[in-house]
Amino acid sequence: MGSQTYQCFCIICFMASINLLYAKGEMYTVGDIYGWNDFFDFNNWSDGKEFHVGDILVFNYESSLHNVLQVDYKAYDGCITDSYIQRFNNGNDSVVLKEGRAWFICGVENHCQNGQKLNITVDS
Ligand SMILES: *[C@@H]1O[C@H](CO)[C@@H](O)[C@H](O)[C@H]1NC(C)=O
Ligand SMILES: *[C@@H]1O[C@H](CO)[C@@H](O)[C@H](O)[C@H]1NC(C)=O
Ligand SMILES: *[C@@H]1O[C@H](CO)[C@@H](O)[C@H](O)[C@H]1NC(C)=O
Ligand SMILES: [Cu+2]
Repeated sequence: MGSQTYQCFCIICFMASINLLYAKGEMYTVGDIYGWNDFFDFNNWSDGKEFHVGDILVFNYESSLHNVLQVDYKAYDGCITDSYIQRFNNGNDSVVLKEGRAWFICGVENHCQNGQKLNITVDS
């Protein structure tokens, strides 16, 4: 390796480690290309993914057809749509994850019963 190349390599390594130190959260698009829709298996989508504090969930959907309610376990389990922690309806909503459990459902019609619900565990 020429000293020029070596120097360049060192700078890249240095910058990569700085990047790791100050890494911003990962961004996850819920449902990937399918987005936040009913009749999709979000348990399968989240299965095997590891979420950490500061990661961002992006909910993409047609805002006239769906919304996003962050709810507690009881509302998640029973698809109860009239009590929620946060409500989003822009169609491109970002949620920064906090440590612990998080539950999301769609509050429109019976979408939640049709599988439009997501539960995740966020590690520190
Ligand atoms: C589950 O997700 C994987 C990709 O993570 C996909 O290949 C598979 O088809 C999905 N299965 C179901 C039942 O949705
Ligand atoms: C929560 O999501 C996991 C997959 O990430 C799934 O296996 C589990 O059944 C879900 N729990 C409930 C109560 O829906
Ligand atoms: C959705 O929001 C994300 C994050 O705020 C942004 O990067 C992206 O450009 C937005 N997409 C659209 C289609 O508005
Ligand atoms: Cu919906």
